[in-house]
Amino acid sequence: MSPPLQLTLFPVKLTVPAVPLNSSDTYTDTPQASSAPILYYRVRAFNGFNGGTLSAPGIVASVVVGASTADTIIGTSGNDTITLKQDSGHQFIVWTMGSQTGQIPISDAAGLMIVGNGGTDTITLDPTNGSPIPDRLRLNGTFVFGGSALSIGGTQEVDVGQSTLTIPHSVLSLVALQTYLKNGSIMSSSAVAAGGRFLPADVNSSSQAQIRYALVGDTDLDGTVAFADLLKLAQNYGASSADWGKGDFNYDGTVGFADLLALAQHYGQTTASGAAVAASLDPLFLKARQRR
Ligand SMILES: [Ca+2]
Ligand SMILES: [Ca+2]
Repeated sequence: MSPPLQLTLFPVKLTVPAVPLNSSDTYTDTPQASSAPILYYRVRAFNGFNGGTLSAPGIVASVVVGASTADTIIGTSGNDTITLKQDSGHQFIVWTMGSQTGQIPISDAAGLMIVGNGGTDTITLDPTNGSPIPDRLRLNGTFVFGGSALSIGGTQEVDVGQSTLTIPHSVLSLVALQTYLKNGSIMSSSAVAAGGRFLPADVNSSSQAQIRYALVGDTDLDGTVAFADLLKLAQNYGASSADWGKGDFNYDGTVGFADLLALAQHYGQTTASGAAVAASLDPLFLKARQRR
């Protein structure tokens, strides 16, 4: 009989009776209460475990609590570093965060969810064995992408939700980022749920772009679509290599009539009220811009 095996059910601890776990076993927990968090826990054997085939602490199994099949990484309140890498057999995305590690099938339908839980977390992309992201990567927090250049394939989707995501140009150029935003490879399920009022904004600077959850038309990200935003768009009308901050809301890199129309449709809205206020733009302004 093995000694009791202490398992860390991330983020809670639980001691379970000795069970004959080995590297290929799984242990399915029954939720103790209906309010039990529905998470997909990773289980780690600690030093008290000296039976079976494991000689060192490591992941021994996955425990599913509740019905969800989603795999969730929850960071600390500080700044975490999470590394994503494909396994050499090309079946899983292996993640590490500090001393914790786990893996998820690349094609897992629910995808890998990373909850930052405070701080600014770095997600390091390790392309050693191929694309380091699963088919669905879902983010909730404040993140920075690190590591090598990222290429998002046709079967892959990065759902940024309402996250703030900083992407150095060395990981994605502005043009590549805009392409992914345009074709939905990088999207926000929160924005989709909000019915078009919000979009992931691409805010570019000299070395990086930042994705922010923004009201359509809100160039300065102050939570309202107001005259300052219209002015910014007007000042950049016709510009190329433009980002959200200059008034490009459809990710085509130029500030054009479609962008002006989008701003007009959301003019007067705020993140708080959500009330659609009739656009008060001067029709002559719209016409003048259209002729340019
Ligand atoms: Ca604004
Ligand atoms: Ca545009």
